[in-house]
Amino acid sequence: MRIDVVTLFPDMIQDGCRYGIPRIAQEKGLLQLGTWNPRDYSRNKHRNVDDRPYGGGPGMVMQVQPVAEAITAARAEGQGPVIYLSPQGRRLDQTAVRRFAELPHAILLAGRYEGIDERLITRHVDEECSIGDYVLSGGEPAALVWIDAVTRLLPGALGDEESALCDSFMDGLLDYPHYSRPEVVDDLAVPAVLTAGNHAEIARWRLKQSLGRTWRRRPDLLEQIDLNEEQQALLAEYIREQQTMESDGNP
Ligand code: 4HQ
Repeated sequence: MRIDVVTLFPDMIQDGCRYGIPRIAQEKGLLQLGTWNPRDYSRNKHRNVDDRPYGGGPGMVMQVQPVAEAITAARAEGQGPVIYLSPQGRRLDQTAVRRFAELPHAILLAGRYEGIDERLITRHVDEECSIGDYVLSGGEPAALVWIDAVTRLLPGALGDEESALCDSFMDGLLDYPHYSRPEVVDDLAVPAVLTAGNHAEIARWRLKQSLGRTWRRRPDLLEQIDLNEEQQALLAEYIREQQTMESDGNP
């Protein structure tokens, strides 16, 4: 996959992709990363790329011409959609991440200031994408989130140690609890089922924990999936056990 990012801070993108999976994916040739700085396309002697908003108000707006020319330059690198990172976009979730990971090319547009001139969106943007309902000071951290989530799904990017098949969200559920050595920390022991070596029981326990945690913490996620018979039974078991613990006065 090739990803081109239009940004006033190309080093933020390049540096952010020098770690973890995005780095490995680049080293393996699975990810090609390019950056395009609208400032390089400014025709102003001060290399300005922003101007005051029509109608007044605080802050500045990124101008059409330098951003449009940076996008045009990036377009020559592939056939992918132009995706503007903004809180007005459709929320990025794992379903969208899987869809993006199938693209051979994407152009990410990271805005600064109050954002970009709306006519850039009308004429040059194919899709708006939000990483969550909060306000960043620029689109670059959002672009890094997008790149990280998408890159780790590229075939061959993850070792089998960190396989995407076992992910939280793989089946729309939250992750189960993880433990490593030592077996006891202060007064906290690893759940016995994990040290007993019965792999069917371990899989059953983990699925039950995933279901239970999703039910407790993110009931909205449970509404989006259809539980099979086994999953329904495990969740019922979790809920029953937890009610027992409540009446015991245990946490
Ligand atoms: N911004 N998800 C404002 C975001 C954001 C988000 C990016 C701040 C665009 C102009 N981007 N700039 N949330 O908060 O993607």
